Parts: sequence; structure tokens; C-alpha cells
Amino acid sequence: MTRSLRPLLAAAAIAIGAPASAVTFIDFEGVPDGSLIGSTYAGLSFGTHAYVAVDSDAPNGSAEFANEPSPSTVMYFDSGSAVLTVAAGFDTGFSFWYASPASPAHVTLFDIGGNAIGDASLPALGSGPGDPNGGDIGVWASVGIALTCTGQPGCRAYSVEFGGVPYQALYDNITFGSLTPGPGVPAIPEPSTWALLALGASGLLVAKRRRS
Ligand SMILES: [Ca+2]
Ligand SMILES: [Ca+2]
Repeated sequence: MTRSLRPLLAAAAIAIGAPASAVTFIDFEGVPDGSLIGSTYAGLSFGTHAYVAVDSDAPNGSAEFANEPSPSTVMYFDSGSAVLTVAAGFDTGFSFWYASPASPAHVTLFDIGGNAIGDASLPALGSGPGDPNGGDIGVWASVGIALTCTGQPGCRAYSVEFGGVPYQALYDNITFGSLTPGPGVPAIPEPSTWALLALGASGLLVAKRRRS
């Protein structure tokens, strides 16, 4: 993670209000660089522990990354086990794009009783350039996590845990209720180490990658 992100500290617990069954897509655009998302964005409440970073190639941005799926703002966590609570829950699945050059991460979905009902291991993606300043964070992958209870009565997820090393992964186009992250497909460098990546858990769909 870039140095500019390191000073931001906090724990984890994020609340998001989402429509019951509709797909909700969040791109973080318009949130000022370095700010706690809190309840200031899109009428949603993210609690007190998720932040946004704006690309230094964009006006008012200071973070070094590239090829984000919806320029120029992304989300990151200051905790290795940040939990988003989705008050209304969602069905079908959860999807997003992420960039993490060197550290693996994982995302787990939970039902109302705290049972895991979907997870994905996110391999480190390696580094890549772009637009034109990206530090080493320029390779993105999309992930869709299906609810393992799909088809069963009352199958809904109410929280999402983002695990991994704090500050090491960026997320964008967070999408509730779909296996495909919301509109906006980034142009990204071909991950040179793609074939070597270990895709760990059920439900991980590395769906799209493009060359810039
Ligand atoms: Ca950039
Ligand atoms: Ca974005």
C-alpha cells in the first residue's frame, strides 16, 4: 500500500443499508481522498472503519494506484478483519474488483446467524503500471462469491468480512446481490503470474481481465 494511506487507522465494523433483493453497486466516486466513508456516501452507512483513496492522477488525489475499475476512487481497510454489516441483507452473491500486489486476502459472507455462506481466497495479483502513476498497484481482478445456501428458504447474507493484511488491498465496484460486479470494467495489465495463482476457496470467480 502506498505510504499516503498508512497514517489512517481504525478497526472494523461497517454498516451498509442495501435493498432487499436488488443489486446495489458502489463505486465510491465523489468521496474525498483519504476520508472515512462513514455515512457520508450514497446515503449508506459504512460505520467508522472503511476509507477511500483517490488516484494521484486525478484532481485532488494523492494515492498511487492504477487501472481502477471506476476511476478514480477506491476503498481500503485499516483492519485485517473488517466486517461490513448489510442491514437488509442480500441474496444471490457478492462481487467486487480488488488489487493487492503482494498480500493474499479473503472475503467471507455470513448469514443472520453468523454462519459462513460463501467465501473466496484472493491471491496476491502482482504489480503493474498504469495511468501513468500507479506505484505497484495496477493489476485488478474481479471476484464473484455465490451464496452457498442459494435455493434454500431465507438464504441471505447480512455481513461481509474482508480479511487480510491492512492497507494491502484496494476494492472497487462493490456489488451486493450479483456475481458480477457493477458497471465499469477496467483496462488492466495482463497478470504475468496469473497461471501461478492459487485460487483457494469455493465461489471464487476471477472473471475478467484486460490489457490496458
Ligand atoms: Ca494512477
Ligand atoms: Ca471507483
